[in-house]
Amino acid sequence: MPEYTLIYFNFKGRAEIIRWIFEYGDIPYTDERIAWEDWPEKKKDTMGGKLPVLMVDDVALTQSLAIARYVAKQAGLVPEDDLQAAYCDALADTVNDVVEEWIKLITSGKTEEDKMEEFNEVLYPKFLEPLMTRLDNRLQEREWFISDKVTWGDLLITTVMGLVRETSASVLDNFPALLAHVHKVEDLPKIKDWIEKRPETNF
Ligand SMILES: N[C@@H](CCC(=O)N[C@@H](CS)C(=O)NCC(=O)O)C(=O)O
Repeated sequence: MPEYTLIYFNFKGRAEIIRWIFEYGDIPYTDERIAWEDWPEKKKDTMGGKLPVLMVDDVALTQSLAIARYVAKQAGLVPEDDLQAAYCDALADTVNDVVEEWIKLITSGKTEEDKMEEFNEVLYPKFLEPLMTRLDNRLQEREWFISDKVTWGDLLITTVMGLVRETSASVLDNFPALLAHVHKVEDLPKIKDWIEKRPETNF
């Protein structure tokens, strides 16, 4: 097995899904967290100048979703059926569209109060609520989101909903099937262990 080093900042952000996949698959990896103040220097030597980067031995792989998909294959979390695997990719891109909007808001430099107002008035009604409604509707009829067993799509939904819960604790209560799904994934033994032992970070 190659030696894996996942390089990111000390927050969940775009790397948490990759960490969950490594943990779920019990795949050894180094979780390297760069301090924000060290980043300008490290950025110069980082392929593409952005994180996360996954070092696979001495090969650098960029783009969080490509990395997640690659590790998910090693962890047995990509459906064998090609159409289901594509459905998983489509879910990831759909969720990512919303995450992009969210990151724009988080890094906007606005005050916490203005960010919360924009979350409630724009991000939630325009982007999150439609997504959460779609997820909730589908999960009312299914045990797992894509196939008849857990996939990286289920883990991704749960990591993003964890961020929703941290931003606005009660929002998920409006989507009971989605909330139950989040609890089910968080209770998977390897995921539960990781949530207990991971570093405390804000987002
Ligand atoms: N599409 C890329 C986006 C990567 C990205 O924007 N990373 C941010 C952190 S979430 C970053 O490296 N910011 C620091 C910088 O741009 O200098 C991915 O999904 O990996």
